[in-house]
Amino acid sequence: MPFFRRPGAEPKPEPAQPEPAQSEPAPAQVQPPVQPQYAWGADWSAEKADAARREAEREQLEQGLEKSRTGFGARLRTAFGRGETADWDEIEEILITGDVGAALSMSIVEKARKRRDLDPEAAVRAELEAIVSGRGAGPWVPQPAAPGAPAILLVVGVNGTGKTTTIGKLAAREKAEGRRVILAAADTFRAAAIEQLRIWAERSGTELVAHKQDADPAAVVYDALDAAIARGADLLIADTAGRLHTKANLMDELSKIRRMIDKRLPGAKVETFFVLDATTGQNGLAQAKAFHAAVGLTGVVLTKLDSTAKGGIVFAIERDLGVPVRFVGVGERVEDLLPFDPQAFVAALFD
Ligand SMILES: Nc1nc2c(ncn2[C@@H]2O[C@H](COP(=O)(O)OP(=O)(O)O)[C@@H](O)[C@H]2O)c(=O)[nH]1
Ligand SMILES: [Mg+2]
Repeated sequence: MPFFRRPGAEPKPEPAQPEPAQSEPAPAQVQPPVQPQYAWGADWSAEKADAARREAEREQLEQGLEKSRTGFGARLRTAFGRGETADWDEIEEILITGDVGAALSMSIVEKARKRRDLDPEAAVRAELEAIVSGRGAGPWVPQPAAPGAPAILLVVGVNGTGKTTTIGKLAAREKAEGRRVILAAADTFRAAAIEQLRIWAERSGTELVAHKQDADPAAVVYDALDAAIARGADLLIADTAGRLHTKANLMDELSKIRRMIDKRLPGAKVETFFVLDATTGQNGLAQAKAFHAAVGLTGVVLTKLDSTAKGGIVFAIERDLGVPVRFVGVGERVEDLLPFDPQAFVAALFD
């Protein structure tokens, strides 16, 4: 197991068996039973494992958000730290600069300054938290698209935003959770895109279904779904092209993939994640809206948070797009994909 191992995937150690009654006294040099070793020590418990993982992910998120923490977050903290009364115009300006969006920033400030129960900083923080935690969802878990079928996830978005990389990271994560994952190379627009996914499949130890360049992407997904059903896979993730000759072509193709899935698996519940490059900010959000209108999105993966100080885009996505952020990308390594945890995110910005 190379890069990381999720505690949930670990076989639980057998409960200690009572020693059989010994008639002879045990020899003095008996070796203690070999205990599996984990990062958090041999003292295994699910709660400890979970806490250790959350702590590691919290640290990773803080590191990944370093630019936003020292930019957007630090500016807010400084503005609040200056005295009894907040300069609300400045707060609003900082929120807008952090890519929260003009209308949303204004409404956050308006609500926060009316609150009598909290000081200004806590009031803004509470408003931001409310935006991202309203949906009350826990971490994303792939659900079968139909009874007995794998979960199906289409990954869509503009070229270069990090779709293929995100799929590689997610495949590794789900594999480590103990799921059988199949990848479909349905970005057939460039041969290099298929090769890139092949490398990620090898790296993550997952299976790949690919056709040649320029093949029909819907046919690739159809074959991959066939394979996934035949092999009893838990999750099928399809990479898609981010660029075709026209935007209409692109949306048509995504719709065609959806129709093909429905043909193979009538009534299938398909997840569609939009990969949004955080460095493109409000522009990326506009692209997400176009995709949402055309194909219907069920989640957003916000990539390259490590490369921008404008982490405030998260709040704009949840509010303006109304689609939950499911994962955040904080680097190019396989372990640099974290489940989006609203409270942890706000805390990483402020604390
Ligand atoms: N810094 C950083 N780079 C990323 C992240 N996700 C993807 N990338 C990089 O973005 C570039 C484009 O990624 P790719 O997956 O090929 O994008 P695609 O065209 O949407 O499939 C690559 O150089 C990736 O390594 C991230 O979370 N952080
Ligand atoms: Mg790609």
